Amino acid sequence: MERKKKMATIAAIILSGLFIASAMGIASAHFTMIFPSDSDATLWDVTPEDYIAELGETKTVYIMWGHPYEHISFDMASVPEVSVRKPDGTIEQLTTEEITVEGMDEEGNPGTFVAYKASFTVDQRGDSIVFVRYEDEDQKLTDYVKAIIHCGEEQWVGWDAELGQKAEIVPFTRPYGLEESFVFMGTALYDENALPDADVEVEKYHTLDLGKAVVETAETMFPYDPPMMFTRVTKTNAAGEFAYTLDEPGIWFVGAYGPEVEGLTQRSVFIIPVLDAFPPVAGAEATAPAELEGVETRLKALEDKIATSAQGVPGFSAIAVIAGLFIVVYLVKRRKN
Ligand SMILES: [Cu+2]
Repeated sequence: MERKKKMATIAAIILSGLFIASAMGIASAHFTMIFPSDSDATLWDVTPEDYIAELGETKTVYIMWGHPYEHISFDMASVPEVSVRKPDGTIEQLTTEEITVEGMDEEGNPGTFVAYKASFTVDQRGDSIVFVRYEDEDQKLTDYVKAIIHCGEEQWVGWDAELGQKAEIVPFTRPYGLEESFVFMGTALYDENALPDADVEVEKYHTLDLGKAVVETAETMFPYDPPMMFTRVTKTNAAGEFAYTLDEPGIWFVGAYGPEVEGLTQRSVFIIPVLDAFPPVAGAEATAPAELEGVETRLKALEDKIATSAQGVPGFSAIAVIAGLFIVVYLVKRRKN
């Protein structure tokens, strides 16, 4: 009896421990985020258009640390180095300013977090590459991040430049003018050489409300492993190349994990703004009927498919006949009884 009680207590402790672990363990990957914005107030409402600039415009970029998918923030533990490569190849180191941003912590509580911002003038048409180096002892990571600020009609110059970062992603796919469901391809480099067989994590940013909702849905639908839906994983091939389909509009983070140096994993990150499908469906009101129409068409196609496959499978009618015979035999037997 005494022993049973003891076992029950141990089981209760283990169970509560598991419960706490699962409540706190819902976590995806940390990313260094580069969000261009007009003001602190609008910085979380970042859209693909924020990565577009007009000539002469002053762009302010916010450098933040957190889980973009769940909209979870962490303090930045060190000062990030922020630079910009202009379309003509000149590199300018930017002055960073420490700020605090409103956000949500790991436990879901609102709070303020240490972040940084930096500004530069877009004085050339073409693509300016904002690049950041950030070290986080806690997460044992050094991030080398790139985001493109594009300026000017058909001035598609600079987006594929190799900067010579310690860890770097060089894109094959021009990282603007992309729509949802486009494939992003690139090469992951380390020390300017191909990084083979490396994990590449892919994650989309959500605003606070959307993040909460989508996390809740994932926890309900995939209770055995919700983060498998937050952080998608692919790998680089022998030449350091990788590809991934960015299936939703929004801001995407792609990070390739390189080797560890003095206890810190060297990771390259590329940020990709993805637009809504183009051309758009005519008017928001048209969305629902159009979607329904789509479902109807798919249903019809499915029905047709089932009908043809039923005819196409030679054994199918035989099985139907046998099943029918069984039912007849069953009914006859039942009647006899
Ligand atoms: Cu994380």
